[in-house]
Amino acid sequence: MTPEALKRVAAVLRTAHRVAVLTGAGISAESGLRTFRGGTGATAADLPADMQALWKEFDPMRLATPEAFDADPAMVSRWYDWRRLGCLAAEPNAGHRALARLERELASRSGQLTILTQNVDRLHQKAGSRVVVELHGTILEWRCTMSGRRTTPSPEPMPAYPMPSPFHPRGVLRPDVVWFGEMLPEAALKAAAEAVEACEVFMSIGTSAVVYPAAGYIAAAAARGAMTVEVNPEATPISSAVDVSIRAKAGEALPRLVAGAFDSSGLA
Ligand code: BV8
Repeated sequence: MTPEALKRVAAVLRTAHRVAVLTGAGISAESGLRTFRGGTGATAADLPADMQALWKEFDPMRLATPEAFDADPAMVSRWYDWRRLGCLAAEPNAGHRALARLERELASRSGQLTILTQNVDRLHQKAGSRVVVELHGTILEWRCTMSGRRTTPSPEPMPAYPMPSPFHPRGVLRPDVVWFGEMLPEAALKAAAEAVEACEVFMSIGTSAVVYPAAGYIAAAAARGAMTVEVNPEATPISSAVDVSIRAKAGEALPRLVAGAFDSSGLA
């Protein structure tokens, strides 16, 4: 994380009108939530004993599918309910809070920050961000497999897996997330396209940039002439293509970027 890279991005943020940010599991790692591929965040040892085997034995990529749910709704519901309770217990970290401040600073200058998140934990909203597009839905709401009606389960373990639906005698509840092979919500796709079209700066934060269509947004923004920035402690397939690659944790880089842009003292 070189001072020059931070200064360069801070200078652009200071005068930007429209900023778009794509976030992934990495921005929630410092809140103790596991990532999909990096294994950072909570370790398997944090899992309840009967879940440890599940996490070790199953690849989240295989569990986050309609096929896995259809094959074993009890096991997949149990895994998602365990993640849901983890998300409810998690607190936003300095990275989430820095983006919430960036939204306020831009809005005070009649600009706009749009967060396009792949995360389902709602930690951006818990940190105070208001313009958040949930590309992959949310784990905090579940919906009936028969009627599609949504409900927000209470903040304790579900009494049964799968949980019978309160809306339909033959329905059960599934998490209101987008699984692999499922279409993203129409409204989310539309909002994402608008943000990519309008932004002067596009930042990819805490994502391995391998899941589509989300991973394609940064190239689309670059093709329009937006400045592209990545914040990730590890290299990803887009690291060599972005204008500025900040090899750091979100919780370290983002507060410094936002302070550098808007504090009179400049970069800390
Ligand atoms: C779809 C929700 C139509 C559930 C998830 C081309 C176009 C369109 C689709 C496809 C395509 N090619 C392939 C496809 C199909 C598929 C896809 O992209 N597959 C990939 C694997 C190749 N896409 C789909 O199915 C999408 N649907 O397009 O419908 C269609 C369908 C089929 C075929 C064609 C078209 C739906 C995708 C959504 C799937 N649902 N999750 C749940 O949460 O359980 S995806 C899942 O992966 C999570 O949402 C997660 O967010 C997402 C991406 O992972 P990341 O967030 O990036 O997390 P990861 O662990 O990978 O990386 C973390 C990063 O953070 C690391 O780089 C690490 O270094 C970094 N990090 C760690 N600590 C920190 C940090 N960074 C900063 N600070 C730190 N402290």
